[in-house]
Amino acid sequence: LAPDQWQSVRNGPLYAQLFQRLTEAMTQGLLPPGSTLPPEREIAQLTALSRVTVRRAVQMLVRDGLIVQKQGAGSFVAAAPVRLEQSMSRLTSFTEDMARRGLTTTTRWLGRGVHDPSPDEVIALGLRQEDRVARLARLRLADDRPLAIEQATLPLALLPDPGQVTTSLYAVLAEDGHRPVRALQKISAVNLGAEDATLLQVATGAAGLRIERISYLEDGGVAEFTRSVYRGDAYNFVAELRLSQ
Ligand code: 16G
Repeated sequence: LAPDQWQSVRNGPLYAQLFQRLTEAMTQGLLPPGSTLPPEREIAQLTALSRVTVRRAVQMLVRDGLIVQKQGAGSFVAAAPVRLEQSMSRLTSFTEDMARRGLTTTTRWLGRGVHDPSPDEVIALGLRQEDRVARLARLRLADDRPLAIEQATLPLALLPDPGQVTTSLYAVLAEDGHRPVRALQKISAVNLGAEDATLLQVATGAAGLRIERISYLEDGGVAEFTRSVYRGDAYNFVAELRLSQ
């Protein structure tokens, strides 16, 4: 915990930096699930920070369920939250996936509006340069646990009023007879930058999964181009494989 070993956290208030450093220690296995968190006074000595600062950082860990405090016994690193098993062979929406597990989806809007498409959106959606697009950027949470940051782009013809989407994009598309029926999805590994890590409540540099989905309508037209970053510690993606004949 010595300050000279704080590689990735140099910005923001000291308690937030300590919070990040402690979550990092957990993801790096320095503080494994079930282990005891050193007492506040010890952390204060190790880090040369005040007790008040240490207490605030510990309170943030408790709030996020990363630390469990037991009366008289101290503070413990919580067991790692269970990973969600996510099928790679069914075309479902985030809201449907969570409802199936009995979890409630909430959304923190990061942006929602009509824009000129970027060159990669023009290509992915097969647009003409003069076409406009609807863009939805959201932090997606299940039972208040942040799981993914998603930016969906759709041809404006499919979603003329992006403000219509309050919870589920696919539900709005289905109402208008535009439910996607097929999709191509690409997954790659990333280390989360500071901004994404903060939204997903993990340490900067933690593992994430970048997922790109292009989904198609029954008539073959493109429905959406969505770029997402998922928490790397929250998912197992599962696909059924068959021997090809
Ligand atoms: C999933 C899709 C995303 C789609 C969203 C719709 C992945 C990687 N992404 O999160 O492309 O836009 O569902 O969810 O699976 P909604 O209907 O709950 O808004």
